[in-house]
Amino acid sequence: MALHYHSSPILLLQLFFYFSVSFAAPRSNETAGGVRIWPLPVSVTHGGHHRFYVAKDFHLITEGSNFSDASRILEDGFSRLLDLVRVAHVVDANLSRFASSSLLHGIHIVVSSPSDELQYGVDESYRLSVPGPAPGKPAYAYLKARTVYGALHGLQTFSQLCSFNFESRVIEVRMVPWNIIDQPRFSYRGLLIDTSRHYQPLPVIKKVIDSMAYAKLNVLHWHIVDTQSFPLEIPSFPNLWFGAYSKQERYTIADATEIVRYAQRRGVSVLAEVDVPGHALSWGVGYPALWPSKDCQQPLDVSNEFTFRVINGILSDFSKIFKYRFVHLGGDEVNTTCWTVTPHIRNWLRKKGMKESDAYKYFVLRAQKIALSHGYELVNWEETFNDFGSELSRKTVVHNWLGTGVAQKVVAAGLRCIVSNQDSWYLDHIDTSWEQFYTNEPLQNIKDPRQQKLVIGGEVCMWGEVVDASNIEQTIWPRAAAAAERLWTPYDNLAKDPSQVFARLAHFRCLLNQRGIDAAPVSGLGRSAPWG
Ligand code: CP6
Repeated sequence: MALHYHSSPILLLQLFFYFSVSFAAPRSNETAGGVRIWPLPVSVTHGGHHRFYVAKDFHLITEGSNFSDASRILEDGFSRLLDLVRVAHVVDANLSRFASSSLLHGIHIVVSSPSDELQYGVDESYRLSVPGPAPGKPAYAYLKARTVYGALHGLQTFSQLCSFNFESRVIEVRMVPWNIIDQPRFSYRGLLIDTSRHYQPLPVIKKVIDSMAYAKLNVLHWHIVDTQSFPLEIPSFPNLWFGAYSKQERYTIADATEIVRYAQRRGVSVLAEVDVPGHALSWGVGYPALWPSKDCQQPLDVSNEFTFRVINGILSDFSKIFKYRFVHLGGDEVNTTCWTVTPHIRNWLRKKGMKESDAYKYFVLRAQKIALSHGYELVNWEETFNDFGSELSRKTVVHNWLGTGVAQKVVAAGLRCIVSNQDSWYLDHIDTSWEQFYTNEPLQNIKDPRQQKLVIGGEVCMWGEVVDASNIEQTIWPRAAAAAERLWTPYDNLAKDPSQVFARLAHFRCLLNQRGIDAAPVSGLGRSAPWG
């Protein structure tokens, strides 16, 4: 019976116990039903033929928790769980025809940490069990977590254990008892959205956050501004959002605050980015002094003190909204031609005795110091490491994108790394298959455990040139889910051959569709029926 992914003495005991009390079912495999949880937990055991029906008054118990839930984050998470499990069909059965002992009456959640602070490295572990049938006392699922964020992951997993039974017309949990032990492999599991190339309305961003939570992704990397537009309000420099596409296509400070709040309540942190000095042309619409000249408009003018006052203003305003430990300072794809052809900058370079490459380094390091002064640790795109890695602040996380093998060099230099190699994890590359997303291994060729720890995770990137509100969901999903499992599930539990997880991924994708997320088919080839 029990599907067993991970060996520990406790689990072996549990395994023994279940063999002794329930039917022996054939060992489940991925294609024949069985465990259909995405992403796969650290360890899962389950029973054979016993099932529970989800009671009409299925309710939440939090007795024994140190967590007071003053902000109702857990209660709201539970109420979303009910919406999710009831979303697919009309539940019309009269449950009174079932014995009370066949009903699952609720879920008992025990959270030991009183804090609801969401921060990098927060404990996301949980244990979830659904008991076997025990006549005489009402059955409850049991979910135990250190933090409310672990509990939210446990609720997501529980939602995937529930399914609609077409005979009895109720929601059921099959194959009880369940025992699940789970925690993420990496602390940073990101998705980039880009609101500069296309404006994304607030409800679209919220739906992206909802869908991230379904796949246990936990960082929304918000590439807010770039060359094409500057949609965010910055109180310190109120002309900056003159660079928006239109007056309607903007975010107020209240909007940004709402996005952070909405994400936090779903266990998702927001990593805000200002990509300097290269991807910042739109800043000059409101403040033309930021351009080298009217006809050579980027990178930002490195010779002008005003440039750094603006960056300081932006990061000062950010620090009131974006409470994640890190801010992303970009630093990629800097073409310094405008600095060398613009007379006042050329003179400034000569006076300082700098080459263009020195000025690029000067700019990035000065932006880092400003961010550090506002209490942030830093993320920069990998060119900064490739060009002057040894001079970056030790509080830098290097964000890989150009190719594989970079993480290896970054961690060998003792810096932290986020993996987003464009050949595997760029969602805007619509030709990259879900199998390529699945098989991209962040720790490839990194053997030293201390160096492995420096890879804090990975991120899939949904650059905005090719997506707006009309197609962002189906471009993100289902491929982002393939990466989400790579980032969540222990290496040894991952399928070496992605074809083994096809059916389970296809099931997760259908679940996204049922929940109103426009995930595309897992492959473009259509489905083969089981009898075909
Ligand atoms: N915008 C910014 C982009 C990209 C990067 N930075 C990008 C580059 C190449 C590809 C896709 C996206 N659009 N600011 C690189 C990190 Cl193929």
